[in-house]
Amino acid sequence: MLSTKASLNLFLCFIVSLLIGNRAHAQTQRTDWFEEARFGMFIHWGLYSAAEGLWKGEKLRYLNNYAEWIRYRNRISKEEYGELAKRFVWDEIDPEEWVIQAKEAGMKYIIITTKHHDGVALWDTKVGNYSLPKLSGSKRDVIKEMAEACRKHDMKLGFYYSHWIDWAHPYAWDHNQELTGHVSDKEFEKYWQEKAIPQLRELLTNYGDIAMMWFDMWIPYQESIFKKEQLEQAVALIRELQPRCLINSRLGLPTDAEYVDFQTLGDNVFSADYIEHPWETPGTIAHSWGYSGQETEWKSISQLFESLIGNVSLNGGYTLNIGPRANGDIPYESITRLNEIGKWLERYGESVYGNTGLGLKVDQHDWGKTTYDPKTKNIYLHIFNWPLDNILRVSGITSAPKKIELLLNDGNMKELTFVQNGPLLHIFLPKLATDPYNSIIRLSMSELDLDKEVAAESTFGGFALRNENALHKENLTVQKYDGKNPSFIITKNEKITWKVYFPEKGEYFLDVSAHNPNKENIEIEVSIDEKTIKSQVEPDGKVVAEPNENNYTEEFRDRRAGLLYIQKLGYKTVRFKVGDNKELWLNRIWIAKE
Ligand code: FHN
Repeated sequence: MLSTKASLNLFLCFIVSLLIGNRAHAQTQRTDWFEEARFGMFIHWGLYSAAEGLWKGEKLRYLNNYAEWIRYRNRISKEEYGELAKRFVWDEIDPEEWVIQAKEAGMKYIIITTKHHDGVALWDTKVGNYSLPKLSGSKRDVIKEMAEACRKHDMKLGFYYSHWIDWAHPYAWDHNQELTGHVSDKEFEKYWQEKAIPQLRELLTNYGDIAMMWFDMWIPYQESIFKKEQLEQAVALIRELQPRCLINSRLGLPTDAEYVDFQTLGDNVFSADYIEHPWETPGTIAHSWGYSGQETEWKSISQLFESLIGNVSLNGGYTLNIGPRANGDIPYESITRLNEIGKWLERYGESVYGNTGLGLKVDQHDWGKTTYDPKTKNIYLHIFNWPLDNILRVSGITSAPKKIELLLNDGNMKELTFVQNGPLLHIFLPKLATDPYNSIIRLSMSELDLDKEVAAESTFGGFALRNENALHKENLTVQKYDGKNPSFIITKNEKITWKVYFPEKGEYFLDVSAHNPNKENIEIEVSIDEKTIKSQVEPDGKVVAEPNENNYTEEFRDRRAGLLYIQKLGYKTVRFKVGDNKELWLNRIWIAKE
Protein backbone atom coordinates (compact mmCIF):
# COMPACT_ATOMS: atom_id res chain seq x y z
CA MET A 1 0.00 0.00 0.00
CA LEU A 2 1.24 3.47 -0.82
CA SER A 3 1.17 6.06 1.94
CA THR A 4 -1.05 9.12 1.41
CA LYS A 5 2.06 11.23 0.80
CA ALA A 6 3.50 8.80 -1.73
CA SER A 7 0.18 8.62 -3.61
CA LEU A 8 0.01 12.38 -3.61
CA ASN A 9 3.53 12.55 -5.03
CA LEU A 10 2.62 10.03 -7.72
CA PHE A 11 -0.44 12.04 -8.63
CA LEU A 12 1.62 15.23 -8.82
CA CYS A 13 4.20 13.51 -11.03
CA PHE A 14 1.36 12.40 -13.30
CA ILE A 15 0.11 16.00 -13.61
CA VAL A 16 3.65 17.19 -14.35
CA SER A 17 4.12 14.54 -17.04
CA LEU A 18 0.84 15.60 -18.67
CA LEU A 19 2.03 19.15 -18.66
CA ILE A 20 5.42 18.25 -20.09
CA GLY A 21 3.73 16.68 -23.10
CA ASN A 22 2.22 20.02 -24.04
CA ARG A 23 5.09 22.09 -22.89
CA ALA A 24 6.48 23.64 -26.04
CA HIS A 25 3.12 25.03 -27.05
CA ALA A 26 2.00 26.01 -23.57
CA GLN A 27 5.29 27.71 -22.79
CA THR A 28 5.16 29.84 -25.92
CA GLN A 29 1.65 31.02 -25.21
CA ARG A 30 2.32 31.57 -21.55
CA THR A 31 5.35 33.74 -22.13
CA ASP A 32 3.87 35.92 -24.91
CA TRP A 33 2.92 38.74 -22.56
CA PHE A 34 6.29 38.56 -20.80
CA GLU A 35 8.20 38.93 -24.05
CA GLU A 36 5.97 41.84 -25.00
CA ALA A 37 6.39 43.53 -21.59
CA ARG A 38 10.21 43.86 -21.41
CA PHE A 39 10.16 46.14 -18.36
CA GLY A 40 8.88 45.40 -14.88
CA MET A 41 9.19 46.53 -11.29
CA PHE A 42 10.72 44.46 -8.53
CA ILE A 43 9.73 45.46 -4.99
CA HIS A 44 11.76 44.34 -1.98
CA TRP A 45 9.71 45.23 1.06
CA GLY A 46 9.72 43.46 4.40
CA LEU A 47 10.82 43.80 8.03
CA TYR A 48 14.31 44.73 6.83
CA SER A 49 12.79 47.88 5.28
CA ALA A 50 12.12 49.07 8.83
CA ALA A 51 15.77 48.52 9.85
CA GLU A 52 16.94 50.75 7.00
CA GLY A 53 20.42 49.17 7.02
CA LEU A 54 21.08 49.86 10.72
CA TRP A 55 20.88 47.56 13.71
CA LYS A 56 21.28 49.04 17.18
CA GLY A 57 23.23 51.92 15.69
CA GLU A 58 25.57 49.65 13.76
CA LYS A 59 25.71 49.54 9.96
CA LEU A 60 25.43 46.34 7.98
CA ARG A 61 28.37 43.99 8.36
CA TYR A 62 30.57 42.35 5.74
CA LEU A 63 30.79 42.65 2.02
CA ASN A 64 27.81 42.64 -0.28
CA ASN A 65 25.93 44.29 2.53
CA TYR A 66 22.42 44.20 1.20
CA ALA A 67 19.98 45.86 3.58
CA GLU A 68 17.54 42.95 3.27
CA TRP A 69 20.22 40.62 4.64
CA ILE A 70 20.54 42.52 7.92
CA ARG A 71 19.08 39.77 10.06
CA TYR A 72 21.71 37.31 8.83
CA ARG A 73 24.63 39.72 8.54
CA ASN A 74 24.22 41.35 11.95
CA ARG A 75 23.25 38.07 13.65
CA ILE A 76 19.86 39.24 14.95
CA SER A 77 17.60 36.80 16.79
CA LYS A 78 14.28 35.83 15.24
CA GLU A 79 12.36 37.47 18.08
CA GLU A 80 14.24 40.77 18.10
CA TYR A 81 14.04 40.95 14.33
CA GLY A 82 10.27 40.40 14.57
CA GLU A 83 10.01 43.58 16.64
CA LEU A 84 10.83 45.60 13.53
CA ALA A 85 7.22 45.03 12.47
CA LYS A 86 6.18 47.57 15.11
CA ARG A 87 7.89 50.33 13.14
CA PHE A 88 5.57 50.07 10.14
CA VAL A 89 3.53 53.23 9.65
CA TRP A 90 0.24 51.74 8.55
CA ASP A 91 -1.77 54.91 7.99
CA GLU A 92 0.77 55.96 5.35
CA ILE A 93 1.26 52.64 3.57
CA ASP A 94 -0.63 52.38 0.29
CA PRO A 95 0.44 49.64 -2.16
CA GLU A 96 -1.75 51.18 -4.85
CA GLU A 97 0.77 54.04 -5.01
CA TRP A 98 3.49 51.53 -5.92
CA VAL A 99 1.33 50.20 -8.72
CA ILE A 100 0.61 53.71 -10.00
CA GLN A 101 4.32 54.50 -9.84
CA ALA A 102 5.17 51.37 -11.84
CA LYS A 103 2.57 52.33 -14.44
CA GLU A 104 4.01 55.81 -14.72
CA ALA A 105 7.45 54.32 -15.22
CA GLY A 106 6.12 52.35 -18.20
CA MET A 107 6.49 49.04 -16.38
CA LYS A 108 4.21 46.18 -17.33
CA TYR A 109 4.50 43.88 -14.33
CA ILE A 110 5.39 43.98 -10.65
CA ILE A 111 7.10 41.28 -8.63
CA ILE A 112 6.83 41.71 -4.88
CA THR A 113 8.69 39.83 -2.15
CA THR A 114 5.95 37.83 -0.45
CA LYS A 115 8.56 36.11 1.68
CA HIS A 116 12.24 36.99 1.53
CA HIS A 117 15.11 35.06 3.15
CA ASP A 118 14.07 36.33 6.60
CA GLY A 119 11.11 33.93 6.39
CA VAL A 120 8.51 36.59 7.21
CA ALA A 121 5.32 36.29 5.17
CA LEU A 122 3.98 39.65 4.06
CA TRP A 123 0.48 38.26 3.80
CA ASP A 124 -1.81 36.89 6.47
CA THR A 125 -0.56 33.33 6.24
CA LYS A 126 -2.23 30.58 8.16
CA VAL A 127 1.07 28.69 8.16
CA GLY A 128 2.56 29.80 11.46
CA ASN A 129 2.62 33.20 13.09
CA TYR A 130 5.70 34.73 11.52
CA SER A 131 3.99 37.19 9.23
CA LEU A 132 3.85 40.95 8.93
CA PRO A 133 0.17 41.15 9.95
CA LYS A 134 0.72 38.98 13.04
CA LEU A 135 3.98 40.59 14.10
CA SER A 136 2.75 44.14 13.57
CA GLY A 137 -0.74 43.64 14.92
CA SER A 138 -2.18 45.23 11.79
CA LYS A 139 -5.10 43.57 10.04
CA ARG A 140 -3.79 44.71 6.67
CA ASP A 141 -2.74 42.17 4.03
CA VAL A 142 -0.55 44.15 1.65
CA ILE A 143 -0.37 41.27 -0.80
CA LYS A 144 -4.14 41.33 -1.11
CA GLU A 145 -4.06 45.10 -1.53
CA MET A 146 -1.36 44.75 -4.18
CA ALA A 147 -3.40 42.13 -6.02
CA GLU A 148 -6.46 44.40 -6.00
CA ALA A 149 -4.49 47.46 -7.10
CA CYS A 150 -2.82 45.49 -9.90
CA ARG A 151 -6.19 44.29 -11.14
CA LYS A 152 -7.57 47.82 -10.98
CA HIS A 153 -4.66 49.25 -12.95
CA ASP A 154 -4.27 46.35 -15.36
CA MET A 155 -0.82 45.43 -14.09
CA LYS A 156 0.53 41.87 -14.06
CA LEU A 157 1.53 40.68 -10.60
CA GLY A 158 4.30 38.25 -9.75
CA PHE A 159 5.28 36.80 -6.39
CA TYR A 160 8.88 36.50 -5.21
CA TYR A 161 9.10 33.59 -2.79
CA SER A 162 12.37 32.57 -1.15
CA HIS A 163 11.91 28.81 -1.30
CA TRP A 164 15.45 27.79 -0.44
CA ILE A 165 16.71 30.21 2.19
CA ASP A 166 14.46 30.83 5.18
CA TRP A 167 16.21 32.06 8.30
CA ALA A 168 13.08 31.67 10.40
CA HIS A 169 12.52 27.94 9.93
CA PRO A 170 14.97 25.64 11.73
CA TYR A 171 15.10 23.16 8.84
CA ALA A 172 15.27 25.47 5.84
CA TRP A 173 18.52 26.56 4.21
CA ASP A 174 20.78 29.02 5.96
CA HIS A 175 24.30 29.66 4.69
CA ASN A 176 25.78 29.30 8.13
CA GLN A 177 25.08 25.59 7.74
CA GLU A 178 28.27 25.51 5.69
CA LEU A 179 29.99 25.80 9.10
CA THR A 180 27.51 24.24 11.49
CA GLY A 181 26.53 21.24 9.37
CA HIS A 182 23.65 20.88 6.98
CA VAL A 183 20.12 20.09 7.98
CA SER A 184 19.31 16.54 6.95
CA ASP A 185 17.29 15.74 3.83
CA LYS A 186 14.49 14.59 6.10
CA GLU A 187 14.52 17.84 8.02
CA PHE A 188 14.58 19.93 4.84
CA GLU A 189 11.65 17.91 3.51
CA LYS A 190 9.79 18.78 6.71
CA TYR A 191 10.35 22.51 6.06
CA TRP A 192 9.28 22.02 2.46
CA GLN A 193 6.06 20.19 3.26
CA GLU A 194 5.04 22.10 6.36
CA LYS A 195 5.94 25.66 5.33
CA ALA A 196 6.93 26.25 1.72
CA ILE A 197 4.36 24.14 -0.12
CA PRO A 198 1.37 25.22 2.02
CA GLN A 199 2.42 28.86 1.73
CA LEU A 200 2.77 28.57 -2.03
CA ARG A 201 -0.71 27.05 -2.08
CA GLU A 202 -2.06 30.04 -0.17
CA LEU A 203 -0.40 32.50 -2.52
CA LEU A 204 -1.69 30.69 -5.57
CA THR A 205 -5.20 30.32 -4.22
CA ASN A 206 -6.17 33.53 -2.45
CA TYR A 207 -4.99 36.39 -4.66
CA GLY A 208 -6.53 35.90 -8.08
CA ASP A 209 -4.44 35.52 -11.24
CA ILE A 210 -0.74 35.42 -10.54
CA ALA A 211 1.42 36.22 -13.57
CA MET A 212 4.61 34.63 -12.28
CA MET A 213 6.26 32.89 -9.39
CA TRP A 214 9.77 34.22 -8.98
CA PHE A 215 12.02 31.90 -6.97
CA ASP A 216 15.45 32.80 -5.75
CA MET A 217 18.03 30.04 -5.63
CA TRP A 218 21.09 31.07 -7.59
CA ILE A 219 22.70 27.64 -7.86
CA PRO A 220 21.37 24.61 -9.74
CA TYR A 221 19.39 22.20 -7.58
CA GLN A 222 22.10 19.51 -7.92
CA GLU A 223 24.42 21.72 -5.88
CA SER A 224 21.76 22.48 -3.30
CA ILE A 225 19.91 20.54 -0.64
CA PHE A 226 16.88 20.28 -2.91
CA LYS A 227 15.80 17.03 -4.48
CA LYS A 228 14.44 17.35 -7.99
CA GLU A 229 11.10 15.88 -6.90
CA GLN A 230 10.62 18.68 -4.40
CA LEU A 231 10.94 21.30 -7.12
CA GLU A 232 8.72 19.25 -9.39
CA GLN A 233 6.12 19.31 -6.67
CA ALA A 234 6.19 23.12 -6.69
CA VAL A 235 5.86 23.15 -10.48
CA ALA A 236 2.90 20.78 -10.37
CA LEU A 237 1.20 22.88 -7.73
CA ILE A 238 1.64 26.05 -9.77
CA ARG A 239 0.45 24.42 -12.98
CA GLU A 240 -2.53 22.95 -11.19
CA LEU A 241 -3.66 26.15 -9.46
CA GLN A 242 -2.53 28.79 -11.96
CA PRO A 243 -1.87 27.22 -15.38
CA ARG A 244 -0.86 30.53 -16.97
CA CYS A 245 1.58 31.51 -14.21
CA LEU A 246 5.23 31.73 -15.32
CA ILE A 247 8.09 30.18 -13.36
CA ASN A 248 11.63 31.57 -13.38
CA SER A 249 14.83 29.58 -13.60
CA ARG A 250 15.95 30.37 -10.06
CA LEU A 251 13.59 27.65 -8.99
CA GLY A 252 16.78 25.68 -9.48
CA LEU A 253 16.02 23.91 -12.74
CA PRO A 254 17.61 25.06 -16.01
CA THR A 255 15.54 27.00 -18.54
CA ASP A 256 15.74 24.20 -21.05
CA ALA A 257 14.31 21.84 -18.47
CA GLU A 258 10.67 20.96 -18.75
CA TYR A 259 9.46 23.20 -16.01
CA VAL A 260 10.86 26.67 -16.34
CA ASP A 261 9.31 29.42 -18.49
CA PHE A 262 12.05 32.00 -18.48
CA GLN A 263 15.62 32.44 -17.42
CA THR A 264 16.63 34.87 -14.71
CA LEU A 265 20.22 36.00 -15.17
CA GLY A 266 22.43 36.91 -12.20
CA ASP A 267 21.63 40.03 -10.23
CA ASN A 268 22.61 43.09 -12.27
CA VAL A 269 24.07 40.76 -14.90
CA PHE A 270 23.42 41.82 -18.47
CA SER A 271 23.80 39.33 -21.25
CA ALA A 272 26.67 39.54 -23.70
CA ASP A 273 24.84 37.45 -26.29
CA TYR A 274 21.48 37.14 -27.97
CA ILE A 275 19.44 34.53 -26.07
CA GLU A 276 16.61 32.80 -27.93
CA HIS A 277 14.43 31.75 -25.00
CA PRO A 278 12.64 34.25 -22.74
CA TRP A 279 14.91 35.87 -20.15
CA GLU A 280 15.31 38.86 -17.86
CA THR A 281 17.82 40.56 -15.63
CA PRO A 282 16.79 41.53 -12.14
CA GLY A 283 18.63 44.74 -11.32
CA THR A 284 18.77 47.20 -8.48
CA ILE A 285 18.26 50.93 -8.84
CA ALA A 286 20.94 51.37 -6.16
CA HIS A 287 23.09 48.84 -4.28
CA SER A 288 20.68 47.20 -1.82
CA TRP A 289 17.40 45.62 -2.85
CA GLY A 290 15.60 46.51 0.37
CA TYR A 291 15.54 50.09 1.63
CA SER A 292 18.77 51.33 3.15
CA GLY A 293 19.14 54.73 4.76
CA GLN A 294 22.87 54.37 4.09
CA GLU A 295 22.48 54.01 0.32
CA THR A 296 24.91 55.96 -1.85
CA GLU A 297 25.13 53.89 -5.03
CA TRP A 298 22.20 55.17 -7.05
CA LYS A 299 22.51 54.18 -10.70
CA SER A 300 22.40 56.96 -13.24
CA ILE A 301 19.42 57.27 -15.56
CA SER A 302 21.68 56.69 -18.58
CA GLN A 303 22.93 53.49 -16.98
CA LEU A 304 19.36 52.28 -16.44
CA PHE A 305 18.53 53.05 -20.07
CA GLU A 306 21.61 51.16 -21.27
CA SER A 307 20.54 48.17 -19.18
CA LEU A 308 16.97 48.15 -20.42
CA ILE A 309 17.75 48.75 -24.08
CA GLY A 310 20.81 46.50 -24.03
CA ASN A 311 18.68 43.61 -22.79
CA VAL A 312 15.85 44.22 -25.27
CA SER A 313 18.42 44.32 -28.07
CA LEU A 314 19.44 40.79 -27.01
CA ASN A 315 15.85 39.54 -26.71
CA GLY A 316 15.58 40.01 -22.94
CA GLY A 317 13.76 42.04 -20.33
CA TYR A 318 14.68 44.11 -17.32
CA THR A 319 13.11 43.90 -13.88
CA LEU A 320 14.18 47.00 -12.01
CA ASN A 321 14.05 46.88 -8.24
CA ILE A 322 12.99 49.55 -5.78
CA GLY A 323 12.92 49.32 -1.99
CA PRO A 324 10.11 51.31 -0.36
CA ARG A 325 10.45 52.44 3.29
CA ALA A 326 8.42 51.01 6.17
CA ASN A 327 5.90 53.83 5.69
CA GLY A 328 5.45 52.84 2.05
CA ASP A 329 7.39 55.80 0.66
CA ILE A 330 9.47 55.12 -2.43
CA PRO A 331 12.78 56.98 -2.04
CA TYR A 332 12.94 60.23 -3.98
CA GLU A 333 16.02 59.04 -5.88
CA SER A 334 13.99 56.11 -7.22
CA ILE A 335 10.96 58.20 -8.10
CA THR A 336 12.97 60.70 -10.13
CA ARG A 337 14.64 57.91 -12.09
CA LEU A 338 11.43 55.98 -12.67
CA ASN A 339 9.60 59.08 -13.86
CA GLU A 340 12.31 59.99 -16.35
CA ILE A 341 12.23 56.47 -17.81
CA GLY A 342 8.43 56.57 -17.88
CA LYS A 343 8.37 59.86 -19.78
CA TRP A 344 10.80 58.43 -22.31
CA LEU A 345 8.83 55.20 -22.72
CA GLU A 346 5.61 57.11 -23.23
CA ARG A 347 7.14 58.69 -26.33
CA TYR A 348 9.47 55.95 -27.53
CA GLY A 349 7.87 52.79 -26.11
CA GLU A 350 7.34 51.42 -29.62
CA SER A 351 11.10 50.75 -29.69
CA VAL A 352 10.95 48.63 -26.52
CA TYR A 353 7.65 46.81 -25.99
CA GLY A 354 7.38 43.66 -28.06
CA ASN A 355 10.82 44.33 -29.48
CA THR A 356 13.75 42.00 -29.81
CA GLY A 357 17.21 42.36 -31.33
CA LEU A 358 18.54 41.94 -34.84
CA GLY A 359 21.02 39.28 -33.77
CA LEU A 360 23.98 41.23 -35.16
CA LYS A 361 27.41 40.93 -33.55
CA VAL A 362 27.38 41.96 -29.92
CA ASP A 363 28.30 45.62 -29.40
CA GLN A 364 28.21 46.00 -33.16
CA HIS A 365 27.74 49.76 -32.97
CA ASP A 366 29.78 52.05 -30.79
CA TRP A 367 27.06 54.76 -30.75
CA GLY A 368 24.28 52.64 -29.18
CA LYS A 369 21.98 49.66 -29.72
CA THR A 370 19.43 48.37 -32.19
CA THR A 371 16.03 46.88 -31.45
CA TYR A 372 13.50 45.35 -33.82
CA ASP A 373 9.75 44.98 -33.75
CA PRO A 374 8.90 41.80 -35.69
CA LYS A 375 5.22 42.78 -35.93
CA THR A 376 5.80 46.06 -37.79
CA LYS A 377 9.24 45.19 -39.21
CA ASN A 378 10.54 48.46 -37.85
CA ILE A 379 14.17 48.70 -36.78
CA TYR A 380 14.97 51.19 -34.03
CA LEU A 381 18.37 52.76 -33.58
CA HIS A 382 19.01 53.89 -30.01
CA ILE A 383 21.65 56.60 -30.11
CA PHE A 384 23.36 56.99 -26.75
CA ASN A 385 26.24 58.97 -28.24
CA TRP A 386 25.34 61.47 -30.96
CA PRO A 387 28.13 61.44 -33.61
CA LEU A 388 30.21 64.60 -33.79
CA ASP A 389 30.19 64.56 -37.59
CA ASN A 390 26.39 64.00 -37.61
CA ILE A 391 26.70 60.80 -39.64
CA LEU A 392 25.30 57.67 -38.05
CA ARG A 393 27.09 54.59 -39.33
CA VAL A 394 24.95 51.45 -39.23
CA SER A 395 26.40 48.10 -40.35
CA GLY A 396 24.73 44.81 -41.20
CA ILE A 397 21.39 45.83 -42.78
CA THR A 398 21.40 44.88 -46.47
CA SER A 399 17.76 45.43 -47.48
CA ALA A 400 16.78 49.01 -48.32
CA PRO A 401 14.80 50.97 -45.74
CA LYS A 402 11.60 52.46 -47.14
CA LYS A 403 11.94 55.45 -44.89
CA ILE A 404 14.21 56.60 -42.08
CA GLU A 405 12.83 58.97 -39.47
CA LEU A 406 14.08 60.62 -36.35
CA LEU A 407 11.39 60.45 -33.67
CA LEU A 408 11.06 63.86 -32.09
CA ASN A 409 10.24 64.50 -28.45
CA ASP A 410 7.05 66.37 -29.27
CA GLY A 411 5.55 63.33 -30.98
CA ASN A 412 6.47 64.37 -34.53
CA MET A 413 8.93 62.74 -36.92
CA LYS A 414 11.66 64.12 -39.12
CA GLU A 415 12.55 62.19 -42.24
CA LEU A 416 16.30 61.71 -42.68
CA THR A 417 18.37 61.18 -45.80
CA PHE A 418 20.73 58.25 -46.07
CA VAL A 419 23.05 56.38 -48.40
CA GLN A 420 23.39 52.62 -48.44
CA ASN A 421 26.53 50.97 -49.69
CA GLY A 422 26.26 47.18 -49.37
CA PRO A 423 25.82 46.44 -45.66
CA LEU A 424 26.95 49.94 -44.67
CA LEU A 425 24.35 52.59 -44.10
CA HIS A 426 25.10 56.26 -43.47
CA ILE A 427 22.26 58.29 -42.00
CA PHE A 428 22.60 62.06 -42.02
CA LEU A 429 21.57 63.52 -38.71
CA PRO A 430 20.65 67.03 -37.63
CA LYS A 431 23.15 68.84 -35.40
CA LEU A 432 21.43 68.14 -32.09
CA ALA A 433 20.25 64.98 -30.37
CA THR A 434 16.52 64.91 -29.73
CA ASP A 435 16.72 63.25 -26.33
CA PRO A 436 19.24 63.71 -23.52
CA TYR A 437 19.51 59.94 -22.89
CA ASN A 438 18.59 58.05 -25.97
CA SER A 439 17.44 59.49 -29.30
CA ILE A 440 15.49 57.14 -31.55
CA ILE A 441 15.65 56.62 -35.29
CA ARG A 442 13.06 54.41 -36.92
CA LEU A 443 13.79 52.43 -40.08
CA SER A 444 10.64 51.27 -41.85
CA MET A 445 11.47 48.08 -43.70
CA SER A 446 9.44 46.00 -46.10
CA GLU A 447 12.06 43.24 -46.17
CA LEU A 448 14.63 42.46 -43.54
CA ASP A 449 17.90 41.16 -44.95
CA LEU A 450 20.87 41.18 -42.66
CA ASP A 451 24.54 40.46 -42.89
CA LYS A 452 25.30 39.19 -39.41
CA GLU A 453 28.94 38.49 -40.21
CA VAL A 454 30.26 41.78 -41.43
CA ALA A 455 32.53 43.81 -39.14
CA ALA A 456 30.91 47.11 -38.24
CA GLU A 457 32.08 50.48 -39.42
CA SER A 458 33.19 52.54 -36.48
CA THR A 459 32.08 56.09 -35.64
CA PHE A 460 34.35 58.44 -37.69
CA GLY A 461 34.86 55.58 -40.21
CA GLY A 462 37.29 52.65 -40.13
CA PHE A 463 36.91 49.04 -39.05
CA ALA A 464 38.14 47.60 -35.77
CA LEU A 465 38.70 43.85 -36.17
CA ARG A 466 38.56 42.13 -32.82
CA ASN A 467 37.82 38.80 -31.26
CA GLU A 468 34.14 39.75 -30.93
CA ASN A 469 33.54 40.36 -34.62
CA ALA A 470 35.78 37.64 -36.11
CA LEU A 471 34.26 35.43 -38.77
CA HIS A 472 36.31 32.31 -38.07
CA LYS A 473 38.65 31.54 -35.25
CA GLU A 474 39.54 28.15 -34.01
CA ASN A 475 41.70 26.89 -31.17
CA LEU A 476 42.48 30.38 -30.03
CA THR A 477 42.66 31.42 -26.42
CA VAL A 478 40.55 34.43 -25.70
CA GLN A 479 41.36 36.63 -22.71
CA LYS A 480 38.59 38.89 -21.56
CA TYR A 481 39.22 42.45 -20.44
CA ASP A 482 40.68 42.06 -16.97
CA GLY A 483 40.53 45.65 -15.76
CA LYS A 484 44.10 46.23 -16.92
CA ASN A 485 44.68 44.56 -20.27
CA PRO A 486 42.17 44.85 -23.11
CA SER A 487 40.43 41.64 -24.15
CA PHE A 488 42.68 39.91 -26.62
CA ILE A 489 43.32 36.71 -28.53
CA ILE A 490 46.44 34.63 -28.04
CA THR A 491 47.38 33.55 -31.50
CA LYS A 492 50.21 31.25 -32.61
CA ASN A 493 50.09 29.74 -36.04
CA GLU A 494 46.34 29.84 -36.32
CA LYS A 495 44.41 31.94 -38.75
CA ILE A 496 41.68 34.31 -37.79
CA THR A 497 39.46 35.86 -40.40
CA TRP A 498 37.04 38.75 -40.59
CA LYS A 499 34.54 39.82 -43.19
CA VAL A 500 34.94 43.47 -44.13
CA TYR A 501 33.06 45.56 -46.65
CA PHE A 502 35.38 48.13 -48.22
CA PRO A 503 33.09 51.05 -49.08
CA GLU A 504 35.33 52.58 -51.78
CA LYS A 505 38.47 51.87 -53.70
CA GLY A 506 41.71 53.55 -52.68
CA GLU A 507 44.51 53.24 -50.16
CA TYR A 508 43.79 51.85 -46.70
CA PHE A 509 46.21 51.56 -43.80
CA LEU A 510 46.38 48.68 -41.37
CA ASP A 511 47.38 49.16 -37.74
CA VAL A 512 47.84 46.21 -35.42
CA SER A 513 47.41 46.63 -31.68
CA ALA A 514 49.16 43.75 -29.95
CA HIS A 515 51.56 42.66 -27.24
CA ASN A 516 54.57 40.56 -28.21
CA PRO A 517 55.54 38.56 -25.09
CA ASN A 518 58.61 36.99 -26.81
CA LYS A 519 62.19 38.15 -26.46
CA GLU A 520 62.61 38.62 -30.21
CA ASN A 521 60.76 40.14 -33.15
CA ILE A 522 58.03 38.04 -34.64
CA GLU A 523 56.59 38.09 -38.11
CA ILE A 524 52.94 38.77 -38.78
CA GLU A 525 50.89 38.58 -41.96
CA VAL A 526 47.68 40.39 -42.77
CA SER A 527 46.06 39.23 -46.01
CA ILE A 528 43.16 40.88 -47.73
CA ASP A 529 41.86 38.43 -50.31
CA GLU A 530 44.97 37.51 -52.31
CA LYS A 531 47.19 40.40 -51.19
CA THR A 532 49.44 39.89 -48.19
CA ILE A 533 51.29 42.41 -46.06
CA LYS A 534 54.13 41.11 -43.90
CA SER A 535 55.66 43.00 -41.02
CA GLN A 536 57.65 42.54 -37.83
CA VAL A 537 56.44 43.08 -34.26
CA GLU A 538 59.16 43.90 -31.72
CA PRO A 539 59.00 42.60 -28.14
CA ASP A 540 56.80 44.60 -25.80
CA GLY A 541 57.37 45.59 -22.24
CA LYS A 542 55.16 46.76 -19.45
CA VAL A 543 53.30 49.97 -18.81
CA VAL A 544 52.57 51.65 -15.48
CA ALA A 545 48.90 50.97 -14.91
CA GLU A 546 48.58 53.00 -11.75
CA PRO A 547 51.28 55.54 -10.90
CA ASN A 548 53.06 55.17 -7.53
CA GLU A 549 51.44 51.79 -6.78
CA ASN A 550 53.90 49.33 -8.33
CA ASN A 551 51.05 48.35 -10.57
CA TYR A 552 52.34 47.40 -14.03
CA THR A 553 50.67 45.68 -16.92
CA GLU A 554 51.51 44.46 -20.43
CA GLU A 555 51.78 47.11 -23.08
CA PHE A 556 49.64 46.84 -26.22
CA ARG A 557 51.10 49.16 -28.84
CA ASP A 558 49.65 50.18 -32.18
CA ARG A 559 51.93 49.39 -35.13
CA ARG A 560 51.45 50.27 -38.75
CA ALA A 561 51.49 46.90 -40.54
CA GLY A 562 51.32 48.51 -43.95
CA LEU A 563 49.27 50.18 -46.66
CA LEU A 564 47.05 48.44 -49.13
CA TYR A 565 45.44 49.65 -52.31
CA ILE A 566 41.89 48.34 -52.76
CA GLN A 567 41.02 48.25 -56.46
CA LYS A 568 37.34 47.51 -56.15
CA LEU A 569 34.87 48.25 -53.40
CA GLY A 570 33.01 45.35 -51.83
CA TYR A 571 33.40 42.38 -49.52
CA LYS A 572 36.87 41.08 -48.69
CA THR A 573 38.14 38.50 -46.26
CA VAL A 574 40.86 39.72 -43.93
CA ARG A 575 43.21 37.08 -42.51
CA PHE A 576 45.71 37.40 -39.73
CA LYS A 577 48.60 35.04 -39.11
CA VAL A 578 51.68 34.89 -36.89
CA GLY A 579 54.92 33.35 -38.20
CA ASP A 580 57.25 30.77 -36.56
CA ASN A 581 54.69 29.32 -34.21
CA LYS A 582 55.28 32.15 -31.78
CA GLU A 583 52.70 33.60 -29.46
CA LEU A 584 51.22 37.05 -30.00
CA TRP A 585 48.50 38.73 -27.97
CA LEU A 586 46.33 40.39 -30.56
CA ASN A 587 43.98 43.10 -29.41
CA ARG A 588 42.72 44.54 -32.68
CA ILE A 589 43.47 45.35 -36.31
CA TRP A 590 42.36 48.79 -37.43
CA ILE A 591 41.66 49.35 -41.11
CA ALA A 592 40.87 52.85 -42.34
CA LYS A 593 41.33 55.17 -45.28
CA GLU A 594 44.07 57.77 -45.21
O1 FHN B 1 19.95 37.29 -1.73
C1 FHN B 1 18.99 37.78 -2.61
C2 FHN B 1 18.94 39.28 -2.61
O2 FHN B 1 18.63 39.74 -1.33
C3 FHN B 1 17.86 39.72 -3.60
O3 FHN B 1 16.60 39.27 -3.22
C4 FHN B 1 18.18 39.19 -4.96
C5 FHN B 1 17.20 39.53 -6.05
O4 FHN B 1 17.55 38.90 -7.22
N1 FHN B 1 18.25 37.73 -4.92
C6 FHN B 1 19.21 37.19 -3.97
C7 FHN B 1 20.56 37.18 -4.49
O5 FHN B 1 20.64 36.70 -5.78
